[in-house]
Amino acid sequence: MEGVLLRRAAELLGSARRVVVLTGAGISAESGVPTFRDGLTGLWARFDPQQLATAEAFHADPDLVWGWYEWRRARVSRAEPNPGHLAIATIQTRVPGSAVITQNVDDLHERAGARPVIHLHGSLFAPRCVAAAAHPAAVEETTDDELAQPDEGRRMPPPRCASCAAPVRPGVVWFGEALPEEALTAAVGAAAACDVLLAVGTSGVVYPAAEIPGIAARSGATVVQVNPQPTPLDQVCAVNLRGTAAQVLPALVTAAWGETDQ
Ligand code: BV8
Repeated sequence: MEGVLLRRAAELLGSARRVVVLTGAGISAESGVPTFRDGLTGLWARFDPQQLATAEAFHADPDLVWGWYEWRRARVSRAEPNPGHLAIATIQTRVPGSAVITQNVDDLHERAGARPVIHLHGSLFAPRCVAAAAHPAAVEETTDDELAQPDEGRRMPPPRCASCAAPVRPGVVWFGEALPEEALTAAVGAAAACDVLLAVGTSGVVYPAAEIPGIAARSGATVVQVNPQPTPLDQVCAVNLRGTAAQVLPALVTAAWGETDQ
């Protein structure tokens, strides 16, 4: 990593009044959570995630899709936040009023101490009734049996809603579905009001999330990207830090504020 670029980004971060951190699957890669680029394995290997993450797929084969989300929930429950997640939580304490916006459905930002976290695409830990989101759909604690999912995964019938017996679905935003209005409004507002936006571990191809760095840049903010690979977001970025989140973010925080107990 070029020291010059890291120092430039650190200066920007160190003097920022308002920071937005936008994350994608790359921030959780070093915690062992596969990205969407990694392609699916086991029972789901022959599927494209964008096919499976749809209402159509769930209605066509609920056991396959519910099994996939339970497999991912078990995987995330076994994972730990990495130094990238911890550094983002530190940024939020160092620059009060900063927003963490994630496309991820895992809870690793929260487990790293980040508060609040805006989830644009929902969560693996908020299943709800297919028929009526208002129906309470309790999440049973992840049992050891569930955690012990076979690596290749398995089909699992979705539980039934306690109120109307309709199937329970994962509390995530599927392709073709609208994002939660409150989360999207808060994210767009934070992007338009920040002076530095950090885009971490996202390929910048899924909309409307991929528009957020552009909204920040058009509102006068400086956009810094952390990603080992080039992405379509390179165009709106003033600084591209080509490296992994768990390596670059702690170094960035140290360069901006000196050694911290991250
Ligand atoms: C909607 C939850 C309409 C479920 C997800 C405009 C143009 C084109 C298409 C569209 C458009 N507007 C809408 C669309 C359609 C679609 C879309 O964007 N399609 C794309 C694919 C072309 N969007 C939608 O369908 C959205 N809904 O438009 O509804 C509507 C409106 C009103 C009323 C009714 C309907 C909904 C989109 C949300 C879908 N749900 N997730 C689940 O998780 O199962 S999206 C899901 O995929 C993730 O949440 C994430 O957003 C995306 C994956 O992207 P990334 O997170 O960036 O991850 P990826 O694997 O791609 O890349 C990882 C990156 O990390 C790489 O760059 C890699 O280099 C880097 N990396 C790897 N390791 C590391 C690293 N970086 C740092 N450190 C490392 N160690």
